[in-house]
Amino acid sequence: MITLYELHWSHYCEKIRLALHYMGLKWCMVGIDAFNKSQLHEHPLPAHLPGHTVPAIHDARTGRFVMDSTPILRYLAANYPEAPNLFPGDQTNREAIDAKLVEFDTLLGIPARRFGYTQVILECPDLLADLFLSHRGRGLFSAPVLRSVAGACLGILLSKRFAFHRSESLGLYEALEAYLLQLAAQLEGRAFIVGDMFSAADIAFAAQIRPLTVVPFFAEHPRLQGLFERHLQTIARCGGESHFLYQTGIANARKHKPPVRRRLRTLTASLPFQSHGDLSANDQNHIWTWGMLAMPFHYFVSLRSGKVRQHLATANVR
Ligand SMILES: N[C@@H](CCC(=O)N[C@@H](CS)C(=O)NCC(=O)O)C(=O)O
Repeated sequence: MITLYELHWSHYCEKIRLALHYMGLKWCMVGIDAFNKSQLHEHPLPAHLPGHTVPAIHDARTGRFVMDSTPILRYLAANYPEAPNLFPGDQTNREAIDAKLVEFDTLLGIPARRFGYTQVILECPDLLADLFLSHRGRGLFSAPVLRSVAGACLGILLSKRFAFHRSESLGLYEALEAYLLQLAAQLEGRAFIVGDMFSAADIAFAAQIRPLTVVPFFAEHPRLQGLFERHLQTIARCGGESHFLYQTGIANARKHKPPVRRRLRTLTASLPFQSHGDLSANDQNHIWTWGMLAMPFHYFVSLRSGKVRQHLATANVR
C-alpha cells in the first residue's frame, strides 16, 4: 500500500492523486498539518530540498519514502511497470515527458500557485482558515470573526512565504500569459502533450493549471480556453475532483461581489524560475525574517494595486 502525504488543495499533490488513480494502484492519503508537518518528520529529508514538502509518498512494499512530485512519478513508473505507463514510448519520448514534468513544476506550478492564492486573498481570505485550520481549535476558526482574523494572518504568512506582492512588479502575470500562449499554440490540434500517447505530462499539466481557473486574467483569456478544456478532460479521464474547496468558495463569493480583475498592461517579461537539472525549482521563502515587518503593508496595499472589482472584463481590465 502506498501512503500519500498531502495538502488536499495543493496542485502538486493533485498531480500524484491523478497519477495513482490512472495507474490503478492501491493507496491511501494522510493530510498533513501544514504548520508543523509532524507526519513527515520521521522520514529523512532529501538532500535537494530545503524542508519537508508535500506531496510525499511512503511505499510499504519497498519501504521507500519519496518526496517531490516529479521524483514520485519517476518512482511509481519504475516500481510498478505492470500498471498503465506514465512514461510511454521510446527513450526520446520518455525523456521529453520527463523534461515537460520539470518544466511544468517550475514554469507553471510556481506562478499558478502564487496567482491562485492571491485570488483567494483578494476575494475571500476567510477561506484560508478553512483550508489550513479546519482540523485545529475544535472548529473555533470557523466562527465568523476568528475566521476572518485567521484568514488575514494566514494570507500575510503565505504572502511572505511565496512573495505574492512581487507578482506585479516582476511582470509575472504577463510572463505566464506569454508562456501559456506559446504552449497553447504548440498544442493546437494535438491530443497529448508529448507525442501521440497520454502520459504523466498530461496529468501534470491538468493539475498544475487548476489554480488559474479562479483567476479571471487567465480563466477568461480568449486564447487560453483550449488549455482549460484540456485540463477538464484529463481530470475526468483520471477520476479527479471537478472542483476544489477554493474553487467553490470563490464561486460562492462571486454571487455576492464581483470578481477581482487586473488592469491590463503591455509589457514583455519572462518567468524568473529555473529548474536544476532534472529537478524542479521551489520558491518557498523563510517566513520569520525582518522582511516580515513589511508584510502587513504588502498584504493590505501592494497586493491590491492594479486590481479592480468588476463583473465583466473590458478592453482594459480582465
Ligand atoms: N517541487 C515540489 C513542490 C512541492 C511544494 O511546494 N509543496 C507545498 C504545498 S503546494 C508545500 O509542501 N509547502 C510546504 C511549505 O511551504 O512549507 C513538488 O513538485 O512536489
